[in-house]
Amino acid sequence: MATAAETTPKTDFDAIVVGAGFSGMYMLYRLRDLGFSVRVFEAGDGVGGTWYWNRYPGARCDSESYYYCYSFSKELLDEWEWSERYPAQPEVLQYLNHVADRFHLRPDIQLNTRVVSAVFDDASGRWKVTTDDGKRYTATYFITAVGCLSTANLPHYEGLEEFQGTWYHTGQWRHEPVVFTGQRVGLIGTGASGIQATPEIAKQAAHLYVFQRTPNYATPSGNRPMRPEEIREIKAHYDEIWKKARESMGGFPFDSIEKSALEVSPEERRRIYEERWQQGSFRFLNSFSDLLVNKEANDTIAQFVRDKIHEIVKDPKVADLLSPTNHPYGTKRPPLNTGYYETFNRENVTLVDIRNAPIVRITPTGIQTTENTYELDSIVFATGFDAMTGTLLKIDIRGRNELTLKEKWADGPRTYLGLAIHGFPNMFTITGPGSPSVLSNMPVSIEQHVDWIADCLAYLRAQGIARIEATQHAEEIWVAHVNQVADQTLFPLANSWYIGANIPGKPRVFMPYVGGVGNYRKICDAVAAKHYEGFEMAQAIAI
Ligand code: FAD
Ligand code: N01
Repeated sequence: MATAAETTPKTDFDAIVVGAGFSGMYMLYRLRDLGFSVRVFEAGDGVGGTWYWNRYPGARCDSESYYYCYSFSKELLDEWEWSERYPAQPEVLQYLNHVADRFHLRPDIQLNTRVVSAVFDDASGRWKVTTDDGKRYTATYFITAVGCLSTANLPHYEGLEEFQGTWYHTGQWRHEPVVFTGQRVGLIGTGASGIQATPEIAKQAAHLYVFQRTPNYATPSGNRPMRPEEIREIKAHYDEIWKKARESMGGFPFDSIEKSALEVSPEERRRIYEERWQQGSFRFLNSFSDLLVNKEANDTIAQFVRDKIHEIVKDPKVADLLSPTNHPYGTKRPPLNTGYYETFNRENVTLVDIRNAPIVRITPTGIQTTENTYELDSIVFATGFDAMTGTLLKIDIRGRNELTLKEKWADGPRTYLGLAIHGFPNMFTITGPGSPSVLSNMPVSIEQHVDWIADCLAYLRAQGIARIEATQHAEEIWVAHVNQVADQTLFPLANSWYIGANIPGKPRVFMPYVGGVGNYRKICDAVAAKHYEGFEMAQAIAI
């Protein structure tokens, strides 16, 4: 007969991790390897995070496959083969499921379980965590791996509940196949999701109306199948590839460019832009060193993209409308595309300008703007996410003295290194605000954060330290540094989700760290080398 200990499910852990995407799965792998007991809670009924939720037509990564993956296991790198330069969502999800199986992660991941609150108990020095099924757990460490882009932004439109057709959000796509054949479809939003979905939905729909508030700079991905010789070459050079990515500005294994866009002739500049446009990938943004810090330099690449839009799109009025002029290139996350602009040459596609004629309401049969009414069978919201802070703030997180994260971040997020928060002991935020995260090729940033946290926990254990907390002073200095670096760039010139501009009422604070992935890594390593400078630590009390 089973004993009580065997039948009572375990509720107390060294670490509780929230989220089972790239971040949470690697955190589990590292901590378990170090001998910590870990429970991962995941709201979805599968692992994969972003790649579990975003199943809209056209969803694929725009980091190239050979570096949009984990680097921690040589065996995994050797055995996995990507089929395309930018794999589609099902393939990335398949990869993450393979990782879960390959490293036996599933027994410690509890699916279909949303963490609703996490409260630090000062007396015991433990986090008390409650899940949406009412169960309670405790842990010494509370680690969020909730993703920067995991809470869908559904704008409030009067009348949506009366819409008689079907509506979808790209970030919460249905699991059953969605077919738009023969339908009149309205798609709202022209960020990366809308730009990927538009060409695919246009192929199916009787008519597609794209409702655009702000045009975006979409550049070619250059997607194609991976070639066997290229795979061999990449596998033979992985050490160099990862070294380059880790030391780079953006976590991409690209050669660093020292030249200003303004120090070459207009002809040479155009030649370079053209060459990189043809190559595809974010190498286009990497054409010159000063594109994100010098407006005059940026104007040259922005104009190049606008010229390309006019070359591709046949109707000059539509081309004008698709051409961004209100923000510098790259200051909103620049999407890569496959056939986006070409789609507007199709007879079954109409671009609707909702900047000048905004949506007034959703009617039972479509969308009404200040100028027109569009009869629709389906509406697709490609309206993005409450990025970086939205998912964290949905959890009732309380630190010392019942301080809530909501109160702490009422004027915008404040962290030390994007990893820790003053007032919240023994809590770590993977890719939190104040770290490079969304401004980088994320797997590189995720692995760096996870490794730093795992090393920190191993250090604390070895030193008999029970509690670690970022000091207010360190946090203030870091926040000031994050802002100061951002102010030296063109990023603050755009109304982007990087500053929370997409969510009405959200504090306008530039959230990611733009100082570069390589520099940031050095800063984090130096903090650790100086015995976690900027953190206060308390010894465990011997009983
Ligand atoms: P996520 O993958 O978002 O996982 C977080 C998980 O936490 C989710 O599964 C969520 O359900 C769970 N969760 C959240 N709150 C709770 C809670 N309270 N309780 C329980 N579970 C919870 N980045 C790139 O670098 N390159 C790309 O090409 C790229 N392509 C992208 C394409 C799309 C469509 C999107 C939306 C994002 C893309 N990104 C890309 C960013 C992408 O989010 C990251 O690359 C990466 O997948 C993030 O992994 P993560 O584990 O940190 O977060
Ligand atoms: O979201 P977005 P996304 N009324 O916020 C519009 C990653 N990603 O899901 O610009 C009308 O970028 C909004 O208009 P405006 C990537 O990091 C990567 O597309 O605010 N329109 C905008 O056009 C990306 O940056 C891939 O004026 C409204 C759009 O909706 C991030 O996820 C693919 C509106 C939202 O664009 C988010 O991308 C997909 C309103 N009330 C996502 N509210 C890859 O390719 C918003 N909009 C790898």
